[in-house]
Amino acid sequence: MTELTEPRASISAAEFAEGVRKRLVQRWGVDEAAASPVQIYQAASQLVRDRMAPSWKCSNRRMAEGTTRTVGYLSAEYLLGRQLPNALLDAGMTDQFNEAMRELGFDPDDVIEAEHEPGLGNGGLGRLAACFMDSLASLDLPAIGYGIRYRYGIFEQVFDANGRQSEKPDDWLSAGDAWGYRQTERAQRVAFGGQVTEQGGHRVWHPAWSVQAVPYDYPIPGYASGRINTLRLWQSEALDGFDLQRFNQSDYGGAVQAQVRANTISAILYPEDSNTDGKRLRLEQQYFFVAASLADAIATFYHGQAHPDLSALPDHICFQLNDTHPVIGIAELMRILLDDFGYEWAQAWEITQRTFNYTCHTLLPEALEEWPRSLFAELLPRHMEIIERIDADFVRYLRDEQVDQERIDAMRIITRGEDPTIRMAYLATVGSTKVNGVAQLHSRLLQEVTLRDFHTVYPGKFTNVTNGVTPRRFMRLANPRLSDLITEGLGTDSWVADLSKLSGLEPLADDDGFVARFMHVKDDNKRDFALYAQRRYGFSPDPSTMFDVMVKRLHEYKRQSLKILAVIADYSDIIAGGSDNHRAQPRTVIFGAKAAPGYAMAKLTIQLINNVARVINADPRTDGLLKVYFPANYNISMAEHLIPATDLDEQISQAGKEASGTSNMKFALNGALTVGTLDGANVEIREKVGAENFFAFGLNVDQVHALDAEGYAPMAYYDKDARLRAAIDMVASGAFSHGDRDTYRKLVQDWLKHDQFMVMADFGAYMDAQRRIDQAYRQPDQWARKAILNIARCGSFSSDRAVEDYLTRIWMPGTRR
Ligand code: OAK
Repeated sequence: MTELTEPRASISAAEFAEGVRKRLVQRWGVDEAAASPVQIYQAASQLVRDRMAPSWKCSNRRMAEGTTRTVGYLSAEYLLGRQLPNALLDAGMTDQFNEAMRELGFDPDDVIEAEHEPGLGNGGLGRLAACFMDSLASLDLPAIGYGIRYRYGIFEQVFDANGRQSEKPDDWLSAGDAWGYRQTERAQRVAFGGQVTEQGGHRVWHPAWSVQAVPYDYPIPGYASGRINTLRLWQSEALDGFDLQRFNQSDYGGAVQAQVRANTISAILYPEDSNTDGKRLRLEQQYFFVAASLADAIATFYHGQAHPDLSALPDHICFQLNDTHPVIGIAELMRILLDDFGYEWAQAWEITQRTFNYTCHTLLPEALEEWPRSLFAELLPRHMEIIERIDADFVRYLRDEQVDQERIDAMRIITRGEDPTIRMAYLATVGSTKVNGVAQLHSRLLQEVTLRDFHTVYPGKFTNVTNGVTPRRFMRLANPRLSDLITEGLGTDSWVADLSKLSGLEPLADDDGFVARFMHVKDDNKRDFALYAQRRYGFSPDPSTMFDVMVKRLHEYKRQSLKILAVIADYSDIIAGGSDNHRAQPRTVIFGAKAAPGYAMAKLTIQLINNVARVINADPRTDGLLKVYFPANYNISMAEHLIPATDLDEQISQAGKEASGTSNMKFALNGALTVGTLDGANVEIREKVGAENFFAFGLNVDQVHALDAEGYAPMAYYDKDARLRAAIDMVASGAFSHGDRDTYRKLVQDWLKHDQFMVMADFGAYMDAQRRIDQAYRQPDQWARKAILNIARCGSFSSDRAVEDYLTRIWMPGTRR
């Protein structure tokens, strides 16, 4: 289908098919007639992986031996998405693959879809890590990603008959791992617990138990760069897996006890998004992967050296801390330098600070991780001592700087009082060279609010790097039609590696032929999505309606409830037979969202959305006007189908709560218009695309603060606004709960009495924005023109640009590429 050129690969389709046949026989003893799509997928992946191997080896060697500082990305999450299509694109083998599959009697799409996407992340932070890995390799930068090879990734979401979410384990490895290479010889021992004693003037840690961290290496190919970086994910295993003695005494459980305990550490991704929870296991996970990664990095750059000069460590590698999950690395590097290599405190601290940088991804106070001191001391007693010393030194420094006592107490890494905690964001800030937020507004709020005192003390430490997304996966792969059109318009496909080139499309927004072709692309994508939705989920959205989409984690601050209340208000208007303008503009509203399993309010919102969809879709009065769908288990693969088909993207968080957002970038780059608050990166997107090409609404950050200060009373909005009253009354009346008035009582009470994220206050402005949107959509060529301008002006939201910013502002300041 695609006409785009790819980097040349010296393999023909016939050779590709032959390679697959060979692997089918070798691995399973089957030919293509007997093979399943999963086996074909496995064999094709193995072939692609094998062909990458020489370049991979070469990139690894260049990383270990080169003079360029390597980036060590430390992240508890990588939300990778399917690997095969991306690897084919980067290796220039897509066409050969497609032809080979047909020759073998398979639909290429079926083979691609046979891959169970590795969902080793919750949401934005994990997907950003995956985009950055792609960009680092594509920009030919030496980098290694470190994380955890969770046995079970982000849960599979299912809805029951009442529309409630339940969770099933994500058994992503059940059919085998086509991409990970087990590297037993690089395994590391990771220790926990025990005591610390004084021996000859040294502190000596005697851990109580240890596990083995075994790495699995995943190739991260660059687009057209020839570089293949490594994502090294650690799996936790017992050192002595099986206790034969206990087994022989018929203690079968006891025989595998150590194995079970060790395996638990990497068993499951915590399904928490922007939230902390104080699970001991989570702390074990964090220390597990960070300790293994630091030891691995030292082994890589000081291979076999008895007396390595670790003062040069930060010249070899700098670690980027992806939020607070890996921040224990600061204490671990100190421990290594002090205890394992005998460095003095001052020098160890200097090396450590130069080695780490910290990215904060939140503004929610509850998302700033804190560990109870008691738990921490029990699990990592030596690290506790080290953090105490860091804290004490920091307090001394603040005193020297004449900071007053109240402020010092507010800034301490370890809180005072009865149940002291360790504030990981503070440790990260003190122990890093640079601290960055992920959008301009977010970085400003970090400096002015969340980490204000730290910014006062260390103004030079803080910087911003606005997020970005990879154009390879989210444009070139997800949207081949649009990609072809862009390439045609620009006369080159070089935009895939340099997204700033999209600005060349700007004049084409006034070219009627190009605009018409763009509209065709969008229509075709909508039709494709309708077919996909029919096949996958059993619903069939009408492509002649506006596709109005809200996909993201379910969280109160993101305000899915604002969207669903607006939908209900429209529904109420339709059934009242109102002649409101919007009735002329048919819409299909599509939600996608997972709620953290323990987050009751989020789960109730999911139930409400599902039941609103049930009622509306069954009501013939809405035919041709309004339909609502909520396909379960939103993930990267669904995003790749849905985003290219979207007309309107909903980014409606309360201003000052969404750190950046990255789906907003993906939608704009795929020619959707945004309805959004002035929050996160929305602000920058609007600035770039122009206010006339973005539907902004609602309170800004200052207005939110002012309203808070004057005393927010949500009920007043209910009293004033008939549309809002109609919607809330409908929910309260049991219209979406088979007449039961109790089902959503908690939600209704919250809206009217509490409403932490000011849904009520923004409702009126949001409804008005939606009516402006209806008006605009009624002029399809004008709408398309705006969409083209969104694409043309959003080139800077490439993760390539973000990585370049990290390079010049954080990893290699002072250098220009
Ligand atoms: C997850 C756990 C703890 C703290 C933050 C997160 C997280 O996913 N944050 C999200 O990061 C994205 C990438 O920077 C941002 O685009 C989102 O706004 C932010 O919520």
